[in-house]
Amino acid sequence: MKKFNTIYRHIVEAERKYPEATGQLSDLLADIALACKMISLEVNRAGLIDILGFTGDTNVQGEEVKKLDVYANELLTNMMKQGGHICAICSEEEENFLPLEDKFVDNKYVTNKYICHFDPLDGSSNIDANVSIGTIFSIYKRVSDNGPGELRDCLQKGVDQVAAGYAIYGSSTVLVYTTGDGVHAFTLDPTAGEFLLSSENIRIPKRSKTYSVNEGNHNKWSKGIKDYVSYLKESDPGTGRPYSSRYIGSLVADFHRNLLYGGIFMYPADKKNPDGKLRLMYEANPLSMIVEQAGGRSSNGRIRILEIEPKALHQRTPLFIGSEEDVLAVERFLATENN
Ligand code: P6P
Repeated sequence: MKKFNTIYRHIVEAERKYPEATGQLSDLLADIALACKMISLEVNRAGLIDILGFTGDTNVQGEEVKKLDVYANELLTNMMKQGGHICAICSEEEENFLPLEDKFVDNKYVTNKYICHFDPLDGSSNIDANVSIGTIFSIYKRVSDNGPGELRDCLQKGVDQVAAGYAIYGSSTVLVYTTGDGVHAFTLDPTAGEFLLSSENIRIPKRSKTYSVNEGNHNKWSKGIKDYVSYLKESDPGTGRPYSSRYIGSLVADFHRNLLYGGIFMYPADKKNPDGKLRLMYEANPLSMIVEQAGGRSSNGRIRILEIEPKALHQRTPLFIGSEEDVLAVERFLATENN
């Protein structure tokens, strides 16, 4: 029988290991978990919009029906604003970051200690096909002293994250997070309305037999990527080749499967996307913290994702993430591609 635990209790138990903790991070993670629970409810109802007589912009009660990614963005933003602890919010849906004022609590000036990046609903174009989608979040401590957050608070290297996680809205809703002390997964029990611990200290297999990439981009890839993918398709039982190809086209779904079973996910740079397609701050960095905490590896093909010095909130990066030995292998192909 698994240890029965809720995400809230797990977060507090983790906080108790750090006597100096103020509880702000625990509150923040609990707020994010609540937001993901609410987003899950809406995602699961989305298919009923037409059936329940929603007109597409207002429902039978005349309430405005929002596109799910707009709903998720507004919910997470309001949750951060009201929950406190955040001095700047950075969303995939917003061009600029939203600075938040510090506050007075019981006449005491309280500095909001953290900043948060999030992709409120990644893969939302897949909703109508009932494909799993997700929310991704990344949390840092502010570097400025106090007052509204500044750009320098938002542009920190991934290695400085204090927490990262994602929720995947699929056959069930699962929330996966790390605060640097292992990777833990919680499955939403819709009847209890609680995220219950389902996997603790997840470890990704060192080598896999699965690769995830959009092969439709083949002709735009560099020689190294073409050679690596061809290598994976060769028959060599000693190295588990040929690998199986698994590509959902929803980052959180592809990542989550690879985290549990092993695998390498690749979104390389190509002629159309010279910096790759995926975003550093709210896709690559949080998933890279998680995969490294689970014993995996993540790079842009040359350097560790978590070491990339950010220059802009929405900057893109090539991404190779998953089982350590598989990511090392593609790095070797890229290192020799110009030889
Ligand atoms: P492509 C979804 O639109 C997304 O941002 C990620 O979730 C996914 O991994 C990627 O794009 C898929 O991109 O070009 O293969 O359709």
